[in-house]
Amino acid sequence: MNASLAQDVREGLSRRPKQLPPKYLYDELGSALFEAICALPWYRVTRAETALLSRCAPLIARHIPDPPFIVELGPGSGDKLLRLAEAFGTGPHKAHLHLIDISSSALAEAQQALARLEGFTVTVAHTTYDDGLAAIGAVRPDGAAMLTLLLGSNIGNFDDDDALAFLRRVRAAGRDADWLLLGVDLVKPARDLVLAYDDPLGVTGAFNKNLLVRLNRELGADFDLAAFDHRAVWNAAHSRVEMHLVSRVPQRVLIPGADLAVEFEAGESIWTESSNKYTPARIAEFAAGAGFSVRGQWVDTDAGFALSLLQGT
Ligand code: AVI
Repeated sequence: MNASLAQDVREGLSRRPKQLPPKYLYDELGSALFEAICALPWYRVTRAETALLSRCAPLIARHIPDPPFIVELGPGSGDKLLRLAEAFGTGPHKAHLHLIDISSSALAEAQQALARLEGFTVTVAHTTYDDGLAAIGAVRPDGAAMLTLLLGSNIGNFDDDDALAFLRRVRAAGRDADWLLLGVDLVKPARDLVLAYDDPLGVTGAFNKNLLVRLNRELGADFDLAAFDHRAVWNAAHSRVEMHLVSRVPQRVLIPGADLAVEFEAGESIWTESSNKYTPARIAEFAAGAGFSVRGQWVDTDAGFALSLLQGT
């Protein structure tokens, strides 16, 4: 039995509104569904970021002394890091690439993709971002500039206070004048945002509902999937897309593994994820609040996505 899942479920479903932490969306099936989301025509984050990175990698490399120590938080398939690392590969000494992820399968996949690079050192830390950053001193080569990558708009899944606190921890893990490359999704028309999180193929709905499948499997819960709807709403006041699972009927759900019975009214929801959306100016504000300055910013105005190169000040 997963004790922290049980504890978080007990805590989250006792709140008003009911909530569950988004990290539990990523079991094996959830991670596969998220990869499928990244290929959907309506969810442009991954494609826009990969194209921007390919185009801007040489510009980014021009700012940072070669060979750098590049740390990626959540490398996914390793594809984006591969494109960036190639831009640093021109000198005699190659970059040291360090991958931090709690998913061992993601680390294995990224390592395999990066094996194509000749002469680069690749190390991995199978742990949380915070623990990986806290241990960075033991891995960092002497004298190399550190460039941390936080891509995929992952920062958007933190609320504002947590995002700022996390950026401060990234800043504290490095030295003055170290670098952070931040990829974030921008505010865009509500219709496009809702389509990206409530796609006509129902993949995002399956990704969201899989959380209930997980609770049924891991905590012996009796959620009836047909009695919940996936809903994505644009909350303009807070500049975020929210995902919810909405109960169609009044019902009582038993979750023995969390020692819990939960009552739902018809229309009551479980809030499962927030995806904050930014403006370029807001990114600069966040950066300043965490002790960084913006040294470069590249924007895909069509997809509404920005890559920002920040330096510790
Ligand atoms: C991982 N994260 C940045 C994605 C997002 O856009 O918030 C997760 C996601 N949820 C639904 N679609 C994608």
